[in-house]
Amino acid sequence: MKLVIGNKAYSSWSLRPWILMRVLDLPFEEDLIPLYRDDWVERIRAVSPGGKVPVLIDGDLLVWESLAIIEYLAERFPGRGVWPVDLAARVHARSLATEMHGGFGPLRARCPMNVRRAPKPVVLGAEVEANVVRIVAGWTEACRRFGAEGPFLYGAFSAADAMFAPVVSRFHSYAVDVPAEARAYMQAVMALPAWQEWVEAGRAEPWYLAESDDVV
Ligand SMILES: N[C@@H](CCC(=O)N[C@@H](CS)C(=O)NCC(=O)O)C(=O)O
Repeated sequence: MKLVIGNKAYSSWSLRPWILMRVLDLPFEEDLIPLYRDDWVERIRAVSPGGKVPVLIDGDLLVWESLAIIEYLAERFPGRGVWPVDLAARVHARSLATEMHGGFGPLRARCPMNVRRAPKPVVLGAEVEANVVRIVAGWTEACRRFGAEGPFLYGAFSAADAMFAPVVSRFHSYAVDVPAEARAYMQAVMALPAWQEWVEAGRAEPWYLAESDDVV
């Protein structure tokens, strides 16, 4: 399988399937196309019908959209824990992951993912603060109801954690104040070797995007 991704410094949607595949040890090679460079449109259009990353190529199958990639992985690798095994936990995880995929626009706009940013707060505003409250409530409910057997939302790392990995990055980089339970969850995600691999690679990238690097 080949996963086509954008810059590790900024591409939050790319991080989702990438970290899931790394943590679950699903074999893949990556093809990184730097966002918005001169050859971006040409390179991305050659592999992605929607003109966005991530895209997964598996033989003659092409899968685009992060959540569709995750669902494909769940089908392709049954028993590897992409989603929780327990039905109630799985329904909850899919709902939370889909809420993430389709929502939290104010947070995404105000706090673009930037793994190079040293933690520094910004004024969030009411809409972003409402996003933070809702995300923390979702995490807390998942951990309390389904997460007894591990440090992640449903115990073991799953697709739901992958979908929220960029949120963990944003909360960290923008020094968002969250309760201790949510902070402990963030620490568990940030302690993953896969997380560190992604962040170190992102930090070493030579490309800069003003809209992500100059947020004040
Ligand atoms: N809904 C898509 C979002 C993908 C997306 O917006 N990716 C960004 C990079 S993080 C992108 O390719 N942007 C390029 C563009 O919009 O031209 C998904 O879940 O995969």
